[in-house]
Amino acid sequence: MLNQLASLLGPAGLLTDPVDTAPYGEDWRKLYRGHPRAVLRPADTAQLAEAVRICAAAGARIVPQGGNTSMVGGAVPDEDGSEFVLSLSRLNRIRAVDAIDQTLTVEAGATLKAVQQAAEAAGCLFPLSIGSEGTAQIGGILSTNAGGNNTVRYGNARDLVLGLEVVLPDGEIWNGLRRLRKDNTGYCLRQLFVGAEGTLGIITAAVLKLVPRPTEMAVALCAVPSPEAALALFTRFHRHDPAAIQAFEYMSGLGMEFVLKNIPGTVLPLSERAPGYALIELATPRPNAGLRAALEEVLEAALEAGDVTDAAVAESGAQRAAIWRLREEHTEAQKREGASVKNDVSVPVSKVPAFIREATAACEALMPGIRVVPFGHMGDGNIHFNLEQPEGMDGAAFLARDHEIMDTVCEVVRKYDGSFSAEHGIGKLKPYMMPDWRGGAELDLMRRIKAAIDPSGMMNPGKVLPL
Ligand code: 2HG
Ligand code: ZN
Repeated sequence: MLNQLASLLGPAGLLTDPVDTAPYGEDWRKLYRGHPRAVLRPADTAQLAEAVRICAAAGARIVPQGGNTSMVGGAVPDEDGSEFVLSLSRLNRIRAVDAIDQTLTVEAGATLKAVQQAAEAAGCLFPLSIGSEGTAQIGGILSTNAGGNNTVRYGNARDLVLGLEVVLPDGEIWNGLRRLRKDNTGYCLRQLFVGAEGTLGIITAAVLKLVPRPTEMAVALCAVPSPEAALALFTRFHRHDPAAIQAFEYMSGLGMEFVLKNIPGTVLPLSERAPGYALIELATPRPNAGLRAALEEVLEAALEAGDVTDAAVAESGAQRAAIWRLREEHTEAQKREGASVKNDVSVPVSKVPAFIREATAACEALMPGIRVVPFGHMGDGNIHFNLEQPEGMDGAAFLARDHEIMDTVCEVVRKYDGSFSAEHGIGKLKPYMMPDWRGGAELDLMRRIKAAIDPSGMMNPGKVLPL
């Protein structure tokens, strides 16, 4: 089988030396260390399909991998050294951009940044934006239905895809690269593969939706006295003009402390530290829309009402980038602070403040000294309710209690009819939660879909569905 793969893929397309394969075995968070049997790096869809056919015939299991930035171990192989990692990195061509149709056709291994740049070169915007966009690849972004900072305005990855090309577990290629805005022709198959985390097949290319590029933007960082005040601020902007809001992010005071302490070169552009912060970005393709005046008008009213205690409005592109950096470095700053347990959860937007308060109290009761760092996409109800180890505690001892901590947070999520995974997916970290949260008819239906499309269970085993 390895000989067949070697002659199909050539030396650049097959890695078997453990020194070369090791980086593909470990996830970004270093939660898992698997051992790839080999890494397959096909150069195009036809080669990829043939490699899958060879694996299927030999009964081999495949773990598709894009930029390997999963937060939930969605792209790591097992520890027993029997699974093949299939890297999409060499399928990275932009196949077409159409500024009239506002579509972009791209292969799965292109980074999100490359897609954003190709859209920009055509005078358009691909509006999905996440911290790892320089590394994360489109195939992984679609396979996990990534959300990010602009979901409040443009939706998730799911809302931004018109067509897909997929290699199925038997090696057949489904070419569904249609770029139609209307196409009611039976089951919507592409949406089955979006969010499936590679358990049903491998996304090899996609047609993405573009939008007109904003010509005017206004960005502010605000100090807020509480999560309730942040929500009141969001509501003000929403009432004023929901169409102008491109992002509305919340950050806790402690999360910002970690950034300022652990990330060199970061500066808070406000007169003093606050219990919390809100980042608002307004954007429009309409020239001379007066966004800056609108931003200031809403902020003035919020300042008067006490929902905001201080605000910095970006005067330049550099200042806008500096404000966003304070938000985007949250993940790295927390990593440098020690071990952390992540809870990527969502609740109805109106319940975000109550959720934050109650989950904070529950975690502090569970483990005195635990450091609560909620932040994220308040405008769409997705909070990263992350917990940092108590100072001085052993990191491994803290992580050993991860299920206990996650379950404590999720009890509050359940109270508010939320979800235990908002945008990071299930991966290897959360399948154990599926029976409890999606049990009965829903999980049964998922298992039947899996069995119908991947009867031998060769695609990304152990991810999403509990074994
Ligand atoms: C973000 O919003 C990412 O920055 C990562 O989803 C969140 O580090 C995290 O938990
Ligand atoms: Zn996020």
